[in-house]
Amino acid sequence: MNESRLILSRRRLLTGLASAGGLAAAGCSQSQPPTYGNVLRMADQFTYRAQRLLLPEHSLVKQYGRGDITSMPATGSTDPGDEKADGFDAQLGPEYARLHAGEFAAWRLPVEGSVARPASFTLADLARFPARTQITRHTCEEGWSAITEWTGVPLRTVLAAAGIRASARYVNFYTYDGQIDSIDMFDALHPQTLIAYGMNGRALPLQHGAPVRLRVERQLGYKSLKFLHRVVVTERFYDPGKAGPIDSGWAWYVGI
Ligand SMILES: Nc1nc2c(c(=O)[nH]1)N[C@H]1C(S)=C(S)[C@@H](COP(=O)(O)O)O[C@H]1N2
Ligand SMILES: [Mo]
Repeated sequence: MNESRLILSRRRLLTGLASAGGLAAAGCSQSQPPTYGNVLRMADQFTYRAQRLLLPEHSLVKQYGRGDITSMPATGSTDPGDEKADGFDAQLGPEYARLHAGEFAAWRLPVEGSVARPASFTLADLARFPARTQITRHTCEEGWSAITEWTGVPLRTVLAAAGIRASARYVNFYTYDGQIDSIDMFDALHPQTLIAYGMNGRALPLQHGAPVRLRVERQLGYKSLKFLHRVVVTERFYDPGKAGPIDSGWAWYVGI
């Protein structure tokens, strides 16, 4: 890369990050989760408030050493392309099976919605961004935890490349097993929130979400969606009904 292109792309990145900084600041003053008003979701309100007010900076979760890595069971969906499996999606399932058979060479991750430059990333595109590796504890709502090394690109780097608009508030994730969930901009811009393509030094295994999954280290395990299919930035909170956590009785916000 020659020097002028480097300066140009750095400047573009800085512009992106400056507006991201503004969004993070807006996130700090926000003390109600979008599920506010639902009596059954009063606990979300408490943890969300506490975390947004008491942890106004992006405080990092603990990172461990290589010697702390444990085994990690694969839970929930372990192959969206398996028509006999729970959560098989009639449209996305066969598409996933085809992409898997082709070793994900034809897989693309669209990043669209409230962004200046909608984009669609190949695995190689994602790998070209500066990578981050972190060893963290995954805590499942079912009561187990595991310590694992994750490698990927920080979500905020991808969002900066797509140029999130100043009015953007949520990032929604769609998966190949038909799940849809969202996080707010505060968690989306957290430095440990990753689009992960590596696990314990290898490509992300099928059952753990190949080719890429989300890591939302500041929330419980079910927010770390596997098998990512699409990322949509929105200005308003979107409740996907049956495809999302709220409809099944799970909290939208599960900060840890
Ligand atoms: N697409 C998708 N993502 C998912 C799930 C799932 O079933 N489908 N399960 C969630 C739950 S409850 C947990 S605890 C973690 C488990 O990740 P693992 O299978 O890699 O251990 O993934 C989360 N992400
Ligand atoms: Mo979980």
